[in-house]
This record gives sequence, structure tokens and C-alpha cells, in this order.
Amino acid sequence: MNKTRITAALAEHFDLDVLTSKVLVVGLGVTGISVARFLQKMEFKFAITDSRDKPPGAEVLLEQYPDIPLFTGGFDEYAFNVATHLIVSPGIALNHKAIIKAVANGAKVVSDIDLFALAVDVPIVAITGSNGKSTVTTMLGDMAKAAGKRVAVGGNLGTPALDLLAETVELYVLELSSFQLERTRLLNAAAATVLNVSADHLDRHADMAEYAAEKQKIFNGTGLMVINIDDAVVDGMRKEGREILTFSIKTKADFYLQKTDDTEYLMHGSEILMPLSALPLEGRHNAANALAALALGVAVGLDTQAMCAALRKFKGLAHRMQRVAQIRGVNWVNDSKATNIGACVAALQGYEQKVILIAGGDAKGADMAELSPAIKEKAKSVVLMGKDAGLIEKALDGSVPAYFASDMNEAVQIAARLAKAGESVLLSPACASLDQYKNYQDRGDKFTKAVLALVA
Ligand code: UMA
Ligand code: ADP
Repeated sequence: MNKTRITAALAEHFDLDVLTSKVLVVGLGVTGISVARFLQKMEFKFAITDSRDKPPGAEVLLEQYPDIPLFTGGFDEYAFNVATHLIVSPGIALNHKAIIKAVANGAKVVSDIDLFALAVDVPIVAITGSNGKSTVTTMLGDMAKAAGKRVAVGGNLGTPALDLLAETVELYVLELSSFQLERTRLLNAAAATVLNVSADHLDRHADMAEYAAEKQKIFNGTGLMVINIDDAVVDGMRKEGREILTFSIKTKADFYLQKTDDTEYLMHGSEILMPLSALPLEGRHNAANALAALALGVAVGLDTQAMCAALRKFKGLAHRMQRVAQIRGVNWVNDSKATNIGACVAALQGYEQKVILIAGGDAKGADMAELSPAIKEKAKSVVLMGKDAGLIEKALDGSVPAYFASDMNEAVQIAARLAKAGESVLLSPACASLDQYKNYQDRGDKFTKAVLALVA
């Protein structure tokens, strides 16, 4: 890292000064720790605050940086009063009263993604969307590796952007959430995409227009835009004068699907890339994901053959349409990562025969009426659980038999009684998991455990 260049850029864009700025890192999860490491390397003075009594990163911090002041168990008023800069983790809303007050007193809010953008001087590919981000980010990372690039992959996917920084990296591939984009100004990705926009996180964003506007920020700058022309909201994000590559699973685009002699192919213009059947993933939405990854890869000069070789080997991520078992002829599928309506609808649409759907959790302010047409069309019955189970039942209005379960074991047992050989039971909750589980992985693991217990 060229420290002199980075500190000069931080001073220019954020008035961040190594000697005089008082930086407060707000939030001590993985982002907060990554920011602390970065600031320490850059020799800034800073403190950290987290409203929890025992934030997840506290042990790492105390072990690695015992001298950094840490305020926990509330947002410390003094720390906010003296701060000139707040570096706020994505999980913390900017309308928190401590942040509003500090900003009114002149403090500047900076995101870890902006710090990252200023530190990097090689191409960045940035990926957002309501669904498919992690899949496309991982696909593109695999493609870049197959094409021989030294690539670093992370962001909302798991490894915070600042922890990816390394001299040897030739290409960064970042998954970005609306929470991260909301507070990012300086990202100028070489290529970026918004995969799709459907209702999500409406407990944090005022409405769909605001949510889409945050996502659109990924296109700030001058880089190439990869546009999903099947999604009207995304199609409306095109900017005049910018280089654009389009993709579609419905119609002809720069990257699209074409059927010839009963075989469907992934296409780039007139070039056949590979048969769709060679992509080892369930669901048509994954064809869209593959086309988006190919377009991004072409945008940054990756070799097409190497990208297709990576796609042929791509096994998909856990908790996304993951087949966990076939028991007495019943297929059990874990799609716990379906934390919004769009993902659940995509999962249901992939089935020809009706399924038994396990759904529910925290709807995050979404209108469950938008889910009911897909359930009516594709579900034989539903097993509902979690905080907003009642909202789904209400939206279905008696049109599909609904059963309630208090936990995953009970949900799986009810589904096992309902399912006949040849049918599928799909966990695709359309809701966040945090009302009943640590996270979506925990929910998916509990589902798998309960399913495997059926054999015993
Ligand atoms: N905190 C407070 N007060 C609050 C809320 C949170 O002090 O009111 C503290 C928490 O105690 C926590 C800290 O803030 O210790 C940081 O919280 P964070 O939620 O930002 O967590 P990180 O560990 O930094 O993880 C974040 C992303 N989390 C969220 O956006 C909620 C991770 O995405 C991401 O992988 C990581 O940065 C690295 O970039 C997770 C996620 O759920 C997977 N993302 C959402 C999604 O995918 O739908 C957007
Ligand atoms: P994200 O990182 O945006 O949450 P993931 O790749 O982790 O995306 O997938 C999350 C959920 O969305 C899973 O249930 C998955 O099956 C579904 N999904 C993946 N890609 C798409 C897509 N292009 N359109 C709709 N749903 C999708």
C-alpha cells in the first residue's frame, strides 16, 4: 500500500488528517475490525464504539490493539461529541440519533467502501442487486482465477473490503449491499451491475424508490454498466454516454439464451459460449446470474473459454437451492438464503410440479401479498413459522392449506407428513431469519439437521 498516496487522497476527499482528525469507528463487527486494522496501518488516531455490551469483535480488538479506546454498551455521547469523522458499519442505520447529532455538529460520515476505493489502484468489479449477489460474485471470482488473474473477492459476501487489500492483487470483485452503497461516494468500479431490484430491507429504506436509488450508486463513476434488461427498474438505470453490456434470459441482448435444435445455449452476440445444461445449478435465475458474470468478466478482459470452464465447475453456494437429501422419494431443498420475496418467487418458479413450501420469519416490512400468486401457483401446501407467519397466511387468504410450526423440527415433521414420493419440500422462507435464528446459515443448518433426523 502506498501510504503517502492514500493519506493524501483521504485528506483531499474527506479532510481526514493523520495528526488532527478524531475518528470514531461505529460498530465492532467484521467491518469495524477491518477499519481498525486499516486506520492503524495509516497511523490515524481513533476510538471504537458499539451499542452492544459484548460486540463480536471486542476480543480480537483487545488482543491485537489493546490501546485503542473502546466504548461499549451504548453509543458513548462524549465519543460522538468529539469525533470529526464517523466510520459507520453497514448494519447501523445513519438515522440513529447519535449519528444525526454528530453530523449536525460537523462530523463527516465515511464508509469502509470509500476508504477501500481510495486505497485501490487496480480495477474493481462491483455487484449488487436484491438477489444473486453472492452467487455472481463467487462465479466471477472463480472465472478470474481460471483466467489466471490474481483476484480478491469479498465485501458483503463476508470478507470486508479493507481486509482484501494486498499489493499482489490485480482485480477486486466486491459484493455490495444497499447499506454499504447508501454511504459510499467515491467508488468508481471498472465494471458494475445491479442484478435485479425487488422488495427488501424496507425496514431500513423509506420505500422502494429510495432502496433502488441506493443500489444505483454502484454505477457512480465512469466504468462499464452491466444491465439486466429483464428488470424494468434496472433497465431504467442506464446512463447516457456510458459503455453498457446487457443481459437477458427472455430476449436477445449482448448476453442471452438461444435455443437451437432443442439445446439452449449461453450466447455472447453471435458466439455460442456453452450449453445451459452444462451449468450445474438449479433454477433459471442461475442462467441470468451466469450471463451477468460473463458480461462482467468480458468487461474486464477475462478470457471467455476460461470463464466457461469455471462455470462448468461451479457447484453453487450452500443454503441457495441446495439439495440436502432424498428420503423415501421426497426431495428436500435448503434455500434458507431466500430472505426476501424475490428469491422465494424465483425458487418456486423453478419447479414444474407443486411443492411443499416452508416459509416465514421476519418480513422486514415487505408486503406478503406480492408472494401469494407464486405460492398459489406452485405450492401444494405451506408450513409457516416465525414472527411474520401470520402475514403470509393472511395474504394467502385460505387459497393454499397452511400449517403453523413453532420451530424447524416441527416444520420439517409437518412437511414430512404432507409430502409424497416424487414431491419436493422447499425451505425458501422469503423472510430474514433473525427473529428465530443466529443467521440464515443457522436456519439452513437446523433444517438440514431436522431432515437428516427423519432417516434415523
Ligand atoms: N451495531 C451497533 N448498534 C446497532 C447495530 C449494530 O452497535 O444499532 C453493531 C453491532 O453490534 C455489530 C456492529 O455494529 O457489532 C457491526 O454491525 P454490522 O451489522 O455492520 O456487521 P459486520 O459484522 O460489520 O458485517 C457487515 C455486513 N452486515 C450487515 O450489513 C448487516 C455483512 O453482511 C458483511 O458480510 C460484512 O459487513 C463485510 O462486508 C451480512 C448481511 O446480512 C452478511 N448483509 C445484508 C444482506 O446480505 O442482506 C445487507
Ligand atoms: P444475495 O447475495 O443477493 O442474497 P445469493 O446468491 O446469496 O444472493 O442468493 C440469495 C437467494 O436468492 C437464494 O435463495 C437464491 O436461490 C436466490 N437467487 C439467486 N440468484 C437470483 C436471481 N438472479 N433472481 C432471483 N433470485 C435469485
